[in-house]
Amino acid sequence: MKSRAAVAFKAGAPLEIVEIDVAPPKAGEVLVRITHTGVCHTDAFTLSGDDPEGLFPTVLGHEGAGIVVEVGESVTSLAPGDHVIPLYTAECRECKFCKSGKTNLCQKVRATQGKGMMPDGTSRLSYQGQPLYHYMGCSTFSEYTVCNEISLAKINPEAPHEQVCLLGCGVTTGIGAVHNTAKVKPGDTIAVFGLGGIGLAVIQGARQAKAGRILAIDINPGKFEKAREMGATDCINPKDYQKPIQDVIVEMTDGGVDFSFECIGNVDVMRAALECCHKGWGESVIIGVAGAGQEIRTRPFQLVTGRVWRGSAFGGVKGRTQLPGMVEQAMRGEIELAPFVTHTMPLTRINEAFDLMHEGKSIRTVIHF
Ligand code: NAD
Ligand code: DAO
Ligand code: ZN
Ligand code: ZN
Repeated sequence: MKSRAAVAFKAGAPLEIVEIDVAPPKAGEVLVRITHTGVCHTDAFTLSGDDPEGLFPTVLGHEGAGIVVEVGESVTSLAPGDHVIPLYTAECRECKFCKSGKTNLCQKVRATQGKGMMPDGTSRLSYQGQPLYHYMGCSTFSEYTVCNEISLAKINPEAPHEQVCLLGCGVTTGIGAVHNTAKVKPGDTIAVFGLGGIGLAVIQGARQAKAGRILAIDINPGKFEKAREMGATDCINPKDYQKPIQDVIVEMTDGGVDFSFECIGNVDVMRAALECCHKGWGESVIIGVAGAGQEIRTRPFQLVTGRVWRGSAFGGVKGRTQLPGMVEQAMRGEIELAPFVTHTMPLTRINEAFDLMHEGKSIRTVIHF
């Protein structure tokens, strides 16, 4: 079938809105009509060419919501008409990882997903006869896409897609990192580095967890108003200080924070985030994705003296099991999604969404088809 899509033909170039071909779902696969998709920093990162796994030409997008159109052979958990959120972290419930009870990083389709292919090693997406790579098992910048059954969370059909699409990545990642990875407790002091969609979701999660002080750090002071509205108690611009920001935070917090979250993808900030943690117990969670080949550094004594470095992918959330409940929480107002949606626009204007992100003017732009 034909589908309108924003195609990334090469790194560093704007997306092109074209009509692509989408092949029917094979066994274990599902054809989905995407109704809405957010634009995440990770899409921009891959488009920039800095992503070591970036493949072109491709259909980007991984923060969507849609409706099942057709299911392939052997699909049992979904049927046409079901409302779904595509998952870039699948959940097969059978692999060693899924059964471990220790991680959300299902590996069932990891290898082929990383190669931009479906599990049989081929693509369902093409343009003028040439295959297009799938992206993160989602490719939500196409009106029609094919995902694995295990890469789709079935959600309440009453859920507003224009908001819950953000649970496909940004909001779940931030809130999940607070509850599942850090396990923030009432009264804890936290520091959040980077106040985009991920950082603001960390703030919302910290407020849910009844954190005490919530320090919000960004070099764009235009981000502070929304951070305060969402629960930040202190907003800090590192450019206002002559000394390293970790020293500033340690002084402000009587020795450091209980938890910090890096939500940028900058390895120097990752170091600051670790070193602003309290001696003996402070934990820093890396959420941001750094460019190809970059490495983190600190003095090992930082770890010897009790600070901990962790990472978090998709907030540690098991998508098929936990995401439907988070959609219900959003519908009850326990997760607030509206503040994240700063812009909405049709697919034809998707390049503006990337411009707004690069200019620091948006939190999330939601694209509708
Ligand atoms: P964003 O671009 O909307 O926000 C990043 C923020 O960081 C901006 O407000 C920017 O002003 C700020 N910033 C940049 N440099 C800074 C510095 N040196 N000091 C302080 N602040 C600085 O991005 P986003 O969509 O919120 O994504 C954030 C990061 O999280 C990206 O790296 C993205 O790839 C990653 N991510 C990770 C996961 C995961 O599962 N681990 C999921 C989604 C996104
Ligand atoms: O299982 O090896 C693996 C990788 C799982 C994907 C984790 C991705 C998390 C960071 C990417 C940003 C998501 C938009
Ligand atoms: Zn994302
Ligand atoms: Zn699995």
